Amino acid sequence: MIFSSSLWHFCILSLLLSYGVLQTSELTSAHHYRTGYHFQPRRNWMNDPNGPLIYKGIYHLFYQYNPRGTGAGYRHIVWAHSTSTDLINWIPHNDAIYPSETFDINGCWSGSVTILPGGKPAIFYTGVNSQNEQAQNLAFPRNLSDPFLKEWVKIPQNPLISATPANHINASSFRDPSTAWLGPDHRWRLIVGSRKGKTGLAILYRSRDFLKWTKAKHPLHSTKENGMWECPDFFPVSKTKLLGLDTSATGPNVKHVFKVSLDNTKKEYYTTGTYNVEKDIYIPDKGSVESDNSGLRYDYGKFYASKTFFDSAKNRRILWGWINESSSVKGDINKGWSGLQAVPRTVLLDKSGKELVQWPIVELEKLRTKHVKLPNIVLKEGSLHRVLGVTPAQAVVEITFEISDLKKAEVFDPSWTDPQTLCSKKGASVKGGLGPFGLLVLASKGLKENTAVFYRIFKSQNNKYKYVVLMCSDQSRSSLNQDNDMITYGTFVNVDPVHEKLSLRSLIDHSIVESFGGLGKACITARVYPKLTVDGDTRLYIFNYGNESVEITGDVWSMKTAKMN
Ligand code: DQQ
Repeated sequence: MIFSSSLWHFCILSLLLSYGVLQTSELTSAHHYRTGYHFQPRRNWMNDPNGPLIYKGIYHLFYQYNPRGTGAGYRHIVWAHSTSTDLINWIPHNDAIYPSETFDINGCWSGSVTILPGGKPAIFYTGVNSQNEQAQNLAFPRNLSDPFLKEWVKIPQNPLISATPANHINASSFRDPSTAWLGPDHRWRLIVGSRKGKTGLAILYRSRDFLKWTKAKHPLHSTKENGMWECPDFFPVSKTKLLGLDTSATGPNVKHVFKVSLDNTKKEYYTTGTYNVEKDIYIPDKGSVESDNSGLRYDYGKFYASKTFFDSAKNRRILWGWINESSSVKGDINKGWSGLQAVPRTVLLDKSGKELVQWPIVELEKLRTKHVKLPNIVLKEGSLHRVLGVTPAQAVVEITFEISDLKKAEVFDPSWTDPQTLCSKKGASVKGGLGPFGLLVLASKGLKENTAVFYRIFKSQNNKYKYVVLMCSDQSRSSLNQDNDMITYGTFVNVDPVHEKLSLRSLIDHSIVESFGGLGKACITARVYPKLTVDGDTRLYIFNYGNESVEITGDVWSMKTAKMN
């Protein structure tokens, strides 16, 4: 299969070259965009992370994969499979679940793993049948003594959970079963994403034996007006400890998080709230909503179809998320691949209890190599400081910014409710009071191309002691190739610049910039494809284009290349 797929890629490229659609220089650049430490298969299309788990000390990641090419190809999609001992270096295995039966012949779509008592893993996934109806199916490992769980057997009772006219579910909007959790009544529960008209639904099912599932009268949660809910994820977080919890955990020190991926906008939202175990419903906290501008997102850039799992070896909850390309279809064919996974992130409840904090898993530090300590310097207005001594195209930057005098902050206009629009209006080149200050990454000599990740601080109109912190990722100058989507992203960050330094951690990896602001309260991931740095001359700068000086401290590391599939 590997041979035929490489051969196919080679033939397509030769054709495109011979017709002049592609230049040889574009082939070089294709290689240039390949990442060094982000999860990706060797070739072709990848989308959602599926069923992450740990079994006998081995981490598993399944993912939606099109074995036939760089486009989505949902009719052929399989669960590809890789394993790792550290979540950073991965080895590939044969596809775990692929279309083979009447109930999944048109695609094996997303789903989750549940670890049953005794440790047996179970995959629940969506199968699409020849009528394009979606239903939920179950598979178990063939050999539980194999820590790599290489073979999976679909049970003969499939499909286990179907949409029928009697249960009023639309079979074309019924997918992505969650990890199941066990209630105090010893019954299993799981949710399936769906919609009724424009109302997004997390339909709840219960089972005593994991085989016979009954639909509950009420969904676990639903919201009007935001359409089809894909990949719902529901999990507990600790209010008191910096640890993750098993999916079935409940109790007085536990809150719940509900995440949904909105098919209409391809944005994800999460809410924090309470799981009422008796009534079997989830009630989001007041003000916690799944909607634009006031809703919380794991990531305000590219990040979709995410899924968490409980890592029982290290008592932590880990988040995986799919990062789509921003390149054109031609660009993807040229690269021979499309789609990445974000670096796995540890997820915890923030001490406010109102939002989550995310941080790249600690294992990423194993890849750190050359280290540069940033000098403790004051960046005067208009300054640009080049960081030397690391490999800027494959690096991690951790930096803090301190402003001792906040007087020059511009007044925040209350009509600026959309941070993304504000970041586009006030891009990195627009001079301000406090900020923009931050990083220029994947920059070319002369800065014709660069991606700017930065902060601005505003003061509130009515309360001169209150500040608004804006974090932006400005891709408008990221590439001279105008075929790419170069939209700017932004979010407000819940930090108080009077009492806290502003932190920024950016993972830079050839064509991805994954940035964590406010110690993980806000993340923005961008995909960029600079053209001018193909010769290897990529640069990294720290800048301050605001009117006030900013003091910086920090560290930068070159990153080794992970063993990737
Ligand atoms: N991707 C899968 C679906 C899911 C969508 C198909 C989300 O199961 O709803 O590849 O990206």
